[in-house]
Amino acid sequence: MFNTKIIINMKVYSTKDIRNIVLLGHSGCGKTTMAETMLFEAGAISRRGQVEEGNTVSDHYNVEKERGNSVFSSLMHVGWKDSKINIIDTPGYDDFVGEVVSALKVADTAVMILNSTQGVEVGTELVWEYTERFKTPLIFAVNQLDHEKANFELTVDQAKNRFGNRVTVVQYPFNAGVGFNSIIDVLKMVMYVFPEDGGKPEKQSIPEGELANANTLHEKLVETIAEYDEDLMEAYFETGALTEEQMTKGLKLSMLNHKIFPTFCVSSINNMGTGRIMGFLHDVAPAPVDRPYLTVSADEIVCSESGEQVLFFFKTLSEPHLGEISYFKVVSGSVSSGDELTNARTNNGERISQLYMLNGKTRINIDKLNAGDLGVVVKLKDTKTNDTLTQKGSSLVVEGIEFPDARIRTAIIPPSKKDFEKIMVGLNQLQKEDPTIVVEQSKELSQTILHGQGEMHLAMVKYRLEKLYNVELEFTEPKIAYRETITKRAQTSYRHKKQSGGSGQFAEVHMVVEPYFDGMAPPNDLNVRAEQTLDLEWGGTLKFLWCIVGGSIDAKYQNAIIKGVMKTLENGPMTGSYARDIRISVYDGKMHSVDSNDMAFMLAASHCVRTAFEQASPVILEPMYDIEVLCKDDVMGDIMSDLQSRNAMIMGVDADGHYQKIKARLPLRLLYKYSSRLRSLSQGRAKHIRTFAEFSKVSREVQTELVAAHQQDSVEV
Ligand SMILES: Nc1nc2c(ncn2[C@@H]2O[C@H](COP(=O)(O)OP(=O)(O)OP(=O)(O)O)[C@@H](O)[C@H]2O)c(=O)[nH]1
Ligand SMILES: [Mg+2]
Repeated sequence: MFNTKIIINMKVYSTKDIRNIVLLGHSGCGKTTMAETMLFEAGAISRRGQVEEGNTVSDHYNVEKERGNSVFSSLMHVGWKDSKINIIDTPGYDDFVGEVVSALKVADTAVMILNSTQGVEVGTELVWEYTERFKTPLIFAVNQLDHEKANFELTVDQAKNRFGNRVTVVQYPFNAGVGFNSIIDVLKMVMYVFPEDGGKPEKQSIPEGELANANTLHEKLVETIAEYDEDLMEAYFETGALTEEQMTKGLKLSMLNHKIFPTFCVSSINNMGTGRIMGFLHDVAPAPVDRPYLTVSADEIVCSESGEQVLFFFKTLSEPHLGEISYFKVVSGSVSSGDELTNARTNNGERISQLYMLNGKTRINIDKLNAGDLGVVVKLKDTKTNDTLTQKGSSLVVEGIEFPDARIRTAIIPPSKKDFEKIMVGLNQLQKEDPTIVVEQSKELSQTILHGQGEMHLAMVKYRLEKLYNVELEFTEPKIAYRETITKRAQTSYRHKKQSGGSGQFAEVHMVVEPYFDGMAPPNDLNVRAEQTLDLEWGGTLKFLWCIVGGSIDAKYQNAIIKGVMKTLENGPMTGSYARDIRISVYDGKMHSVDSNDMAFMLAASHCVRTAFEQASPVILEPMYDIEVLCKDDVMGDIMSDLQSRNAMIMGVDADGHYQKIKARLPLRLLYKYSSRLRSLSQGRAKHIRTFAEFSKVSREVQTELVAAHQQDSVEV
């Protein structure tokens, strides 16, 4: 049995020697493989595992081993020279983007891996947007250069096209493709030649034939570095060059401002190139001290060991037999086992029992962690993602992570009452661990709706619930929140009369119903005495006009009549959906001095609207969504025809870098499982986002089907 030997390093590092990096990139670009190689290269493991074999340090959960890709972000660390590099490997599928966003909160540099056989991929773009938003210093690592289809130039061209000239070549491969073993470094002006099984390269002079090219790239690099700093620019003009120290300073500064994305070469699988990246992270890349945190009141917390004790929690995860593991960054000060801290959200005390560093699933006891470092603690009482722990009385609260809104939804098939309770307990816990999950009890749809980032994300919720809480969860298509309205004017009356024993009930109401729109003129055949505009909770308007002449209905019944109208609007006559955008003018009626009361008028009004509604050419409205599909050229045709087969209205197709962006509008009804459909149509090379656009009339046929389905449901109930 293969066993990855973790070599334990329990050294406590000072803030200045800590680097935190996050590995980012499209699924399959090689993040987990690179993490493994970094661990091996730095001597943190004695053998390298492989993703396919399910024995990497990072992909240690069964679900990851089964699937062959990362699902959770994974925290690891290595000692490199005199520094400690904390490495967070993230999943590339955007279903798990929550893991990326939380990792970005604590990383000081992002390493964006590009697959040199694929170039810039959809997943690259999506996570790059986050680094741009958070201004996370970024380096590119062009990976898989050993592959026969590796194309470094095209990959860099695509990156420049998409991310601008900030993409700055520091290295290029001498012999990409099968047999790849040499990298030319235009910062150090040297060629690294690797032994067959990778590892430490031999430094050689740049071959004659490459010198001109290497010199041009070196010049370009130096110029770019000098460009962002006046002192450096001056030095560059004076001497025509920069010292190594000046280059380091300039690179760091421009990385911090997101002005330069230094670009490196790697073959992770062959263990070539990661050592140089770690060297760069050690020598040049921004450190925790360079990236102060903001508090909720916009004050800066500078990362310093001598500062106030501040721990920020960026992730929690439950593990069977272990309980909840809470991941934190020491934002300032330091933390030791046994410290008593206070949770700023609850104001309750939390004791840090035992501190750990992680290498995947291996926990390493450590007594103390200094500002800038990442660690975990188990069995906290009530501390969750985005919480700050400080010393009692401190007012520092770190600004939380803003997680992306949910993108897709599914309904849960109601289980037995006992299981439902178990499911809710489980979902609550999972939601606490993964804030990109949203659970909604929809009164309107009478369904429990689970919102998430993608179908894979929801499938993972199901998997975890079954494994951790031993409860089955079945999904079904969520109902659609239809709306009903009318399209023409109708005039009706209704008499409610009941004689039961002593006192009876009597009310008669006459009304005109019309489709309502903003700026509608008052009716010219009626005398409006009073009016009320109600913004309906479910969207749209009810305009109510009181046009009674000659006191046929007393004004005191006005509210009861509105209530009756609302009752019908809450339960539309065709499908039981909410009705909207209706103007109702009550212009006549009758009352009885003894038998009339609020209840009678409510019932009369409710029936009256229902009858009028049916005569006013009612229609069903459905939610329409605007979607934006980002895809590569070669899959656009299939995606377009699929959209057309769904009757989508194509609103435009624009080239976006080397991608196509298709904009279309279509009913939510036809979007169920669309992200899976898109994944299979494009082999994972397309993504979509959706936003609610408007309510729009359904076709006659759909309306007939929906009404029939509702009648069927009502009979079954
Ligand atoms: N030829 C070659 N294959 C590589 C290299 N790096 C990774 N791979 C392969 O690419 C596949 C995906 O690698 P992973 O490391 O799992 O990719 P990842 O980025 O972690 O993927 P996700 O976890 O899904 O985001 C695996 O089959 C690796 O063996 C490389 O440098 N060269
Ligand atoms: Mg991975």
